[in-house]
Amino acid sequence: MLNNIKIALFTLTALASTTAAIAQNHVHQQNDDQHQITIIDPWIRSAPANAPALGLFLKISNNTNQEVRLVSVHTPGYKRIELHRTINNNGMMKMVKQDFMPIPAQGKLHLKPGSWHVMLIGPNRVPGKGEKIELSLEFNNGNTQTIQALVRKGKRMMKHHSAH
Ligand SMILES: [Cu+2]
Repeated sequence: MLNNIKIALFTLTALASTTAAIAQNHVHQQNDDQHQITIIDPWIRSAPANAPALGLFLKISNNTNQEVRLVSVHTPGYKRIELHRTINNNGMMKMVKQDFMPIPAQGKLHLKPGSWHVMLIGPNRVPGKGEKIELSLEFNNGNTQTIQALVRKGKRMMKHHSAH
């Protein structure tokens, strides 16, 4: 008798957790597209009105089990937009154009001054501090993310690197 109750309880518990798991899985799948890639704190470094280029920085979090690549960035009002990485070449900091930015599986890529960044080149008009610029980011898995980047002051990494 006691054994029967135990078995019944066990079955009930197992059933309950299975149902919960299915429900969770369902919710997860619904939101999958949004949760695969997350953009955190996008910002554009404020610059003088005659600046030839602006730097866009953000964090990208990849919650999938595969490397995802940022392949392009779009926003109107610029001659062109490039993916850059600043590297130290024998003590000289140098920006190198990249074909894509890799975000490792279950990992993050931090775009920041002196490192990976998006270069907004040839602005029609340099946006002022406090403005929000809408941009879209295109990834190689077909995912596109629209972001609002805040124009704000950024710390200077080095004295002779004022444009970025
Ligand atoms: Cu650059």
